Amino acid sequence: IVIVIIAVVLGLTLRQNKSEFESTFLSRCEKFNQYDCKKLWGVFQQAYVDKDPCKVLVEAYNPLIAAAPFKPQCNKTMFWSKTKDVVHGFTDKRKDCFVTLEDTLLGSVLDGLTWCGKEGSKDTFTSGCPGWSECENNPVRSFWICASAAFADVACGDVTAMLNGSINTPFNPTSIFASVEVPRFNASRVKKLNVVMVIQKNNISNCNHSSLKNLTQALDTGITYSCKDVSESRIQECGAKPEIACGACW
Ligand code: N1C
Repeated sequence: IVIVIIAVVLGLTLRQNKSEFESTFLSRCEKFNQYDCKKLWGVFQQAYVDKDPCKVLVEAYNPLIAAAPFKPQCNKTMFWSKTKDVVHGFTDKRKDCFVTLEDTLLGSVLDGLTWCGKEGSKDTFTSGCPGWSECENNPVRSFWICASAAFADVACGDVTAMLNGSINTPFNPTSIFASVEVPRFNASRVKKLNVVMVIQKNNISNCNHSSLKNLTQALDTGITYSCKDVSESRIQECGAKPEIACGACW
């Protein structure tokens, strides 16, 4: 009996407990069905485990994107920059209107999470990881760049982007939207970019802001551009009233 108890205790301690991070990954993933989440977890880990957390290249996530590719959702793709809460406050209620990267399997699984590896270890860490701009090739930033690029690659028809009218530079060249997504919009797929400038009470920018000139210049020839100043309350109203047609929100 003593030997059995010792064996069981030893077995339990040696068996690596599933980390909280892995559990989050798997439970979020399982909501989507149709994917082998354990396999995706394995592919995901390959990108960063046992690596210096400042040496994870964007390409390291290519196998993960290939294992759970983004499906084109013409006329429904929603991009954003510095408007995450407003966007999701709206899209979470109006899935009939728009799809964001966070509504896809990979985007929803990793949204809000921090992770990294360490050389000589096969574990995933959630603290002590480099910050967003601490070093360029960190695991979290490289993931969002890789995923955003792939998401922008499949955008088609009319695409929408919500920008923030309460900041100095609504179209900021260092943002993922400006540096990764816009340059990927391809005129053979994307017909038009509709910018929704989110206007709050203390807005300092609007559709006339000079940074938007850079946006129009960065667009592939053949893609039409429009910008509309829309109050945050109007966006919320549209989120709350499913009877308002998507096309009539703004
Ligand atoms: O740098 P940003 O905005 O312009 O990036 C937003 C842009 C969106 O259009 C998304 O498609 O890039 C994509 N994207 C995400 O979907 C995403 N989800 C969570 C980029 N970043 C994302 N995050 C986290 O938000 C990420 O970890 C980083 O910290 C921010 C970037 O958001 P931003 O600067 O407001």
